[in-house]
Amino acid sequence: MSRSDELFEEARKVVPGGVNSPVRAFGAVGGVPRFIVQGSGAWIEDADGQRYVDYVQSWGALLFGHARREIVEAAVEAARRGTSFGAPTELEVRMAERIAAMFPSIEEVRLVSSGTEACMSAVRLARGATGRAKLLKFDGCYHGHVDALLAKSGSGVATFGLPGTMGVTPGATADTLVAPYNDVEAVNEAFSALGEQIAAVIVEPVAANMGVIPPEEGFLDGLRSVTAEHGALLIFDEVITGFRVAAGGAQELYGVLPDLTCLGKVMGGGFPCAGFGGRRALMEQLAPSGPVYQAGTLSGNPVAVAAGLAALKLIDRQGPYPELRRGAETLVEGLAKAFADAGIPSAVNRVESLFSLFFTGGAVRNHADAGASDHGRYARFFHGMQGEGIYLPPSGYEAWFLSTAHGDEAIGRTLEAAQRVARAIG
Ligand code: KE4
Repeated sequence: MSRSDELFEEARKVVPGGVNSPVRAFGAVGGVPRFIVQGSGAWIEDADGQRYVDYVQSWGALLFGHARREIVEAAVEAARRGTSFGAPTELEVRMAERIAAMFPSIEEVRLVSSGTEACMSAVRLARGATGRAKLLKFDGCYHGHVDALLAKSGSGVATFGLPGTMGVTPGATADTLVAPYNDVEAVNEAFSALGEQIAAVIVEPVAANMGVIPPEEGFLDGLRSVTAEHGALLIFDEVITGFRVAAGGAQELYGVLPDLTCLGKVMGGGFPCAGFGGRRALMEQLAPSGPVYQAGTLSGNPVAVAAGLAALKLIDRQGPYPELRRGAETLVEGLAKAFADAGIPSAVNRVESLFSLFFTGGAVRNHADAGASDHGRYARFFHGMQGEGIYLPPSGYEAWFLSTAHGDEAIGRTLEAAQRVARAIG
């Protein structure tokens, strides 16, 4: 037995499924998860001393790779001054100022500890500010494990959401409408029927939880105009895209400004720091200024904020996006060649450095298309690459995350491995 096997056995005795977040259990690809002991730059090392080029990067939280010196030092220095006060600190002000400077639609930010909290709170604020109950989301988009947002689509086009998991009650999703991604017509129909009851539309401006699915021409603009027309709010869930597809996220890339933005991952530098923001008139309706309650013991935690600020300063200093994009272009080109050479139908959807791989012959433009791709082949590819020392997201529904630490050597190794594995799974 490997050390990871042993640890997984021990873990399953005291942790549900042996993991603290389901996707880590390798359910989508099979096999035993690797227990990781350390990371540096593009690399991670497991409990058996095996090293991997890592394309999970804490699910996109690490734009500058594992254990980036400036981020670690900022966290250590902050921790030495105290780990949490439950009182306001100057660094929280500096973090909010920096985010407001990076995101054109944001004047004020409320910090929280996870993307789930950011999305849950943004929805509550939208409902409180509009006095409306209904919420529209998109099939295949994930906004954290919020009851109202764990809704799966029923039959038909924009339908009332059904509970997406046990434990979520029909009442919790009764006000949630679910439409197909990239389908503006379905959204327009929903607003024609229920317009004045809809508080908000929440969307991943680049979907990245059903694999990466870019917004089609007119999709984001269409959401912007139909929500404005009906007095509903547009919420961009930029927990993944924020600070990753551009410094100012997808709203900078596509030039569509939402009313509220949810952020996370990169802004914590690998620590639990997330947030949501928007124009002052809206945000001031949050307690203690306004009637919409929202709170958190560790919100704006000084260690997490110090690490996050160090990450945002690196963005300003390093301007990482051209090199991230070039790395992704090289990878995507090489992967396409590897599968073409092996006679395997594949498609890669990419926005800047964010991309995912589908084993399918057709285009992937929504959840149904993503589901129709060959996930069994993805699992074989995943394990073949793991055997070559390349650690991919353990699900075909997840994005590959590059960091600035993924240089020519790491990418070169990845593509050489992909050539060999593609032939083996062909
Ligand atoms: P957290 O509560 O996991 O910090 O964030 C929830 C969330 C919100 N919005 C988007 C667009 C997200 O992708 C996420 C979480 N992303 C997943 C990976 N696709 C986190 C990995 C996990 O669940 O373990």
